[in-house]
Amino acid sequence: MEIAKPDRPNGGKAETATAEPMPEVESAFEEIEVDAPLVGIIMGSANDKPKMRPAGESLHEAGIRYEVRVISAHRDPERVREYCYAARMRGLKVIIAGAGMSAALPGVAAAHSDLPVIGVPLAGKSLGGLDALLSAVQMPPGVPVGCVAIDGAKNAGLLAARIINA
Ligand code: RP5
Repeated sequence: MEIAKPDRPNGGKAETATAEPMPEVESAFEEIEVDAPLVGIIMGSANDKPKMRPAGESLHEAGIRYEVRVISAHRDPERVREYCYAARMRGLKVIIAGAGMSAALPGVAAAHSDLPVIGVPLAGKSLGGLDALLSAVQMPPGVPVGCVAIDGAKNAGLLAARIINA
């Protein structure tokens, strides 16, 4: 069986290739992760997990694959940069970033990726989450973060699902 090549660099003359897979094509396909996550849920502390869990539950109910990482904008700035920089290349479509206190994570994620970033401000021991809310919301022009309510991880998951299904 022969397969017509879609591009015809030789002046429009159709070329054909045998269906025998070329070794380099085979190895390239091996690298494709068919079950790759579409949403990255990141948070500043392992202590944020209980409050961020509803984001994963919303995505699970919507049938959307996601991954979870604990990476702090302040404690692991280089890991945050690397994760966000590679996010699109790895197949992610949306980043959900939850953090408490000064909550730089959503903004830093948006600084290092052009994917949509949904910020989840988390209530800490003081100020009731107002600190995190203002940190996540008050982004400078050109670096957008869509921010849900304080402890609004469920809506973050639902919003990510809507973005992916839009
Ligand atoms: C933030 O500081 C984290 O997102 C967390 O909500 C808060 C406190 O972190 P832990 O001291 O509980 O690790 O960066």
